Amino acid sequence: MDSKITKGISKLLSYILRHSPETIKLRLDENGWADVNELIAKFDLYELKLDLELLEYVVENNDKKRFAFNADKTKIRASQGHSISIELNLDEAEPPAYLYHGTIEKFLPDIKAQGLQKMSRQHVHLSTDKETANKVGGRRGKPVILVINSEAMHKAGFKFYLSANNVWLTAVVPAEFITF
Ligand code: HQG
Repeated sequence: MDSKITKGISKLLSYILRHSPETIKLRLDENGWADVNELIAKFDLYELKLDLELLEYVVENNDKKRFAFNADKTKIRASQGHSISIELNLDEAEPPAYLYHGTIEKFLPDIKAQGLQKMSRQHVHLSTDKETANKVGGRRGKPVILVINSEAMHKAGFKFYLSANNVWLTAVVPAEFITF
């Protein structure tokens, strides 16, 4: 399978399923699920012929497992990263003692003042390991890794959720729980 093609499909899927289903007139339900057949039919718009086999390949081989099917593979959604308002319906989970967030230097003054905010997405995204946080920060420039005292946050009553692809999600990280 040509990795350029599968990467292209993955990028478009991220855009459609997280940010802009209306681009291809796709409907998502309140939990972010799209009908697989409808997605395949409407994906034609990009002149990239998508079929179930190719979609399954992209979902299975995606580097961050960004997408998930429901049990009978009639529906698909992005596992995290949405800017559109949907309810992932994840169960609350107890986070590990520490989590990591990759960002860049120029955001630090605002993060020190306001904590980590979800910005345009539905949650603040946190990683279990520094390597992943390093890559996330590295998308924007020289990465800076923040250490989150997630155990203390959880004890203080903040809620955490673990996405299907192992990204920790929370509403906000106040600066007092961040080691800069
Ligand atoms: C920063 C990717 C100023 C924050 C990744 C980040 C992730 C603040 C940016 C997922 C701030 C938001 C999400 C504040 C936070 N003032 N800046 N108070 N609070 N920021 O893209 O975490 O590859 O929405 O540090 O792997 O970078 O697309 O969040 O730099 O899991 O699957 O504002 O996206 O996944 O940026 O990335 P984003 P993120 P995918």
